[in-house]
Amino acid sequence: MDIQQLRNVGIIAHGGAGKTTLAEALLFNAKATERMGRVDDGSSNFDYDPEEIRRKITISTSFHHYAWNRVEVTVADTPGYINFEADTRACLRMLDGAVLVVNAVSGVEVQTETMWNFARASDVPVLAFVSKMDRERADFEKAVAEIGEILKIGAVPVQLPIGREAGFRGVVDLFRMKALLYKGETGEFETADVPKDLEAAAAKGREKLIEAAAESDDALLEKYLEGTELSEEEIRAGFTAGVRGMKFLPVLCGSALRNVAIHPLLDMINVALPDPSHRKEARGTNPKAKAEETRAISEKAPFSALVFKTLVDPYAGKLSIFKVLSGTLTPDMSPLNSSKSTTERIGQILRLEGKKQKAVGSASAGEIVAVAKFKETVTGDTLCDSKSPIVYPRPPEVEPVISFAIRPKTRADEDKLGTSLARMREEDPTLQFRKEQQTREFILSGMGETHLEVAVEKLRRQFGVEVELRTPKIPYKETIKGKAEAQGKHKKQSGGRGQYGDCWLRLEPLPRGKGFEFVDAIVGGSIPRQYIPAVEKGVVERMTKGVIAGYPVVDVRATVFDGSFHTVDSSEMAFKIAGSLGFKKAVLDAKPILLEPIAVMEVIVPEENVGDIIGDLNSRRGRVLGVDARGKSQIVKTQVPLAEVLRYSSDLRSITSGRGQFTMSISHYEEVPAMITEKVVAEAKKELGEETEE
Ligand SMILES: Nc1nc2c(ncn2[C@@H]2O[C@H](COP(=O)(O)OP(=O)(O)OP(=O)(O)O)[C@@H](O)[C@H]2O)c(=O)[nH]1
Ligand SMILES: [Mg+2]
Repeated sequence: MDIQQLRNVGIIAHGGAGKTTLAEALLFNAKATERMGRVDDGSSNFDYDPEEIRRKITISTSFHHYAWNRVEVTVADTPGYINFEADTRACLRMLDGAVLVVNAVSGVEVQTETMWNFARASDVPVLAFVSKMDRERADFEKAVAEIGEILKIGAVPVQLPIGREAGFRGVVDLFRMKALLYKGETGEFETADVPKDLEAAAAKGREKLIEAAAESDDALLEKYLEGTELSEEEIRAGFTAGVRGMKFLPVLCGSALRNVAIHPLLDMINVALPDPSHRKEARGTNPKAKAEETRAISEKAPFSALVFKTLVDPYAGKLSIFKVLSGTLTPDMSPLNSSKSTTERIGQILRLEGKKQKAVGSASAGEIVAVAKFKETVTGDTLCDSKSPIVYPRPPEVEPVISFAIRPKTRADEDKLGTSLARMREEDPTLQFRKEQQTREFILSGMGETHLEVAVEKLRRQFGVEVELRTPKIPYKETIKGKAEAQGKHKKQSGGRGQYGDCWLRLEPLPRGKGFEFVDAIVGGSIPRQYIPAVEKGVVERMTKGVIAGYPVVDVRATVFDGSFHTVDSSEMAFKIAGSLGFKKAVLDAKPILLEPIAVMEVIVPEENVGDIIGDLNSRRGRVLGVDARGKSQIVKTQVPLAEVLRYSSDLRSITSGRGQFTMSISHYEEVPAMITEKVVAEAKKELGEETEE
């Protein structure tokens, strides 16, 4: 396949803007499907996962193939919701162009901007498509204005809409200066003259288009400024160069659901978005020479590919999705996995068609394909010709945003939990799982509440593991505010050999986050050298259960400065007990306090909700650090105790009617106010009581 005839196009947007519906419309109009799949009745070729069907949202990127005017296009329908944006980002890095869908009613939204920034960061040229033009209050001009203002790039319409809202029936093509009028939802259209009432606007629009095209090339610009008329060919060439150079954002419009004005987008993808060779080369390292190496994005170079996504089906097995960056892969090859120094077998090369796959004879540079049942290859690995090894950089790791506790329903569920989650992590690296030592809970972390709910649902459906999602226990800690000294003395005389250990300890607070320090200040041998480590051990063990509510004690310096011993009865064990006793006594006198984790959050909300959000954060003991504008939204930066925001997702949803989003991470520990300490202590006592009953 000629690389210039390939396109890899991502459909990106804010959640619910109409990406999947548009992707379906592209397939249908290119005759890759016989009926147009629909999100609303669960018949989409892209949203095929049971959770996607149930929730009517895209959770994971899916791929499909179509051919249009002899160009072979792989279209990637990506998720828009922030919970799943890491997947969009990971896939976008491997694509060569994108269609940024803008909802004609709500205009540029928070994730519109995020996705645009992802595309720019990955050097992916973009076309904007203002969709849902058939909806009430659809406003093309407003959407164009917002693209310019918020995305900070010249927005250049290449079409004008004909008819409004339910009467939307086509577009004026500003290249050809013709009207395309659609007949119902068949996708068929007739070409007509520009309607009288749009003539002036069309002339103005065309002028702007020509200007943008001219500006992409110095020679053209000179000609244009001199007043020489540019030929149609020059305009188109300048326009394409401008799109590929991301000098401006061309704007099309249509209705995906009503199948109006989809053909012009199919054409524009072919003409304006680049083929995979626009990236020229892929950079990696030679694993032997450890030196940087490149591969031309060409079938002439040795084979290399990067696995950027994995799908795991508990029955059908694993499907590794990769992009061939150079050379050609055939089924009989056994490529090297250069990230792991192992060899993999191919079997079949699969082209992705929604949830189905179709075997193909080979895959060459620029193609996105999949192979089933690789033994060791995971997302991020490089596959290559063993004679020309290269390793491409792995995508950056994503930090999880929230954590919940999961409680297995039965012993059998608990046994299967670890392995099932490990398999799920192959597909979704944003999912993290660990056992919290302090609270002894299983903690599942991810990108948001919906993400974790989806994961739990998948655990049940695909792996037969039932768990309950609960707000996690807060990992409180304890420390001291004052200094104190105390004696720990352990003495026992009962028949035979006795036990004798005696030490004096001084405790002092350390700065937050410093942990623990042990100082040996014994002079004159009041405690023999060999027993000092035992004293420290006793202290360290006692520190795991604080005196206030049994949480670990941190940020303390313990100094042993005196003591005594017995030549016969002293032992390591006796000094360990003495250390433990001394520590407990000293802590009680050193003004012990409770510490709680503080989260830093960025809450992104529409302007009109800022007041409510700040009020709400204040009532949660939050400190607002600042408010910044971002597009039409505001970012409220805040620090708030984790205990107050364990279920913030649902609270934010109700305050903002689902339009808010946030990120969160733990930044540090702070003292818990006295009143709240009482509550925490009471809870801890109750729980300790429960545990002893068990
Ligand atoms: N009227 C109208 N509705 C549309 C159009 N496109 C999409 N919709 C509806 O908008 C809703 C969301 O559409 P999707 O295609 O799932 O949006 P999406 O961007 O893929 O959503 P996520 O993948 O979840 O981010 C569905 O109910 C669609 O039927 C359109 O052109 N016109
Ligand atoms: Mg979708």
